[in-house]
Amino acid sequence: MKFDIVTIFPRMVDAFLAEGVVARAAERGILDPAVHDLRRFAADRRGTVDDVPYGGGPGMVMKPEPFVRAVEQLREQRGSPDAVVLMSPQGTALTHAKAVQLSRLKHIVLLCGRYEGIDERVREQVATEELSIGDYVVSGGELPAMVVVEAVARQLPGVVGDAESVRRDSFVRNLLDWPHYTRPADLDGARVPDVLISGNHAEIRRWRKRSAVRRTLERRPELLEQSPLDEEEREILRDLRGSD
Ligand code: 9D3
Repeated sequence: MKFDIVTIFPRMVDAFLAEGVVARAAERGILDPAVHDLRRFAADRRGTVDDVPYGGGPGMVMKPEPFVRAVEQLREQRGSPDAVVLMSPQGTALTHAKAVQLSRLKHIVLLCGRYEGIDERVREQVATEELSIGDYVVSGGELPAMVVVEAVARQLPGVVGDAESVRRDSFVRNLLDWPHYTRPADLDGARVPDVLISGNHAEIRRWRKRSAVRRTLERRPELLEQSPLDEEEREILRDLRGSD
């Protein structure tokens, strides 16, 4: 799968692509990511990509032409993308379902903005959709674009070593994870629950289910509305709701 990331901070994204699951997926040919310096598509030698806002006010606005030219050149060099995604706080928020949907595409271009915002015509004429990563402010589209690449890449077969762990991920089932422990069994008096040391695998499985349902009920009750609980989990939920 091809990803093209357009940014004024290409080294930020290069560093991300050089490590971890994403780097391994690229080495193995599952992922074909490329980073493009927006300034290379500026009209002047100084690489100007911003200008004052029409209508006045503070800050600078990103000019449209460098984005237009970048996407035109990418189209010639890398082929026509299936989606051109503008990273923006005004976009719809990324979800697990959206990551799965994007993972079915072959080629995605991600456009990163900085400053006050991006000229509206990039939205209208270049982007096919607009994505945010949630309701908090970061200083530009680079971190959000990296989040999109990682969340989408994880859904591609072979990117995460253990397919089982991708299936178990919280937002696949809309259930939070259960608590994890490793040695020592006693950390200055903080002991690992006996059931996990018992060797009784039926009991361990039940304890994990109960812990996951309890945590989700306490921390993210809205997830349970959408969660495809099995009979045992529904029973646990009835019990926890009855006995809080
Ligand atoms: C500083 C100007 N802000 C007040 C009017 C608006 C603003 C513009 C640009 C706030 C943040 C940004 C930079 N952020 C992104 O480009 C961004 C983002 C985000 O901040 N949060 C969640 N998802 C995203 S996707 C891109």
